[in-house]
Amino acid sequence: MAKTDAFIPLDFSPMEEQAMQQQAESFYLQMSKRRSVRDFSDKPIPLSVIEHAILAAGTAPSGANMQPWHFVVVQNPEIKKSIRLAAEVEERELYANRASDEWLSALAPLGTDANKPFLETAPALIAIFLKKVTIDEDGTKHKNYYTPESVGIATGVLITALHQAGLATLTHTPSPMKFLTEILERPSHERPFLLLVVGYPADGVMVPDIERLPLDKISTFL
Ligand code: IYR
Repeated sequence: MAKTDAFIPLDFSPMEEQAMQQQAESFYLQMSKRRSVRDFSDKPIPLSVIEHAILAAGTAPSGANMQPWHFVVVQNPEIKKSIRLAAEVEERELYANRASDEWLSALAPLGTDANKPFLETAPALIAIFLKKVTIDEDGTKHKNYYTPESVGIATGVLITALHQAGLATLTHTPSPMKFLTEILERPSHERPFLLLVVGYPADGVMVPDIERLPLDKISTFL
């Protein structure tokens, strides 16, 4: 972890107000087209897009700049298959026993069930891990701070970067996700945070007809 007492000038260019407004509006319009997709094409995706999206995610703010995240990109079909099988075990249990009736009826409009073929069809899965501690190369252990906030923000940046680069994603959280630690051979101080499915949407894919809340429902200006 780079530790420095030095300060450098901020690389910041002020924008004209009109340009700011245009940027804000066009970014919103672009983001409003982001939808969670559950039916993916198997068309390969350029690895450099994923690499740059992860670099963008790595710019997220984090507690004490500890950057408490690790991203595992899975393209190998056998590993994807193992993840699918393990995830479906948990999902079958969720849909049959763990989820309350209230939860199941909240999920009904999404049309989901325990089958997760997209975990094999999509060209890439990005497993995101949260590090409560960081262990340096020499074995020194550092505590990390605000880890769920930090990794959540980084995940948001990752989803945004992939979306603006023309890829579809699905935030998938089979629970529990311990199987990811085992299949991906991650150290025990890393906790699986989220599984992001990445690829092109399948041709003609349909998504649930749901809406976003308007500004006055999600914000208060004082
Ligand atoms: N993990 C399950 C269930 C599920 C839960 C929520 I909350 C969602 O927004 C969507 C699905 C599944 O993936 O089917």
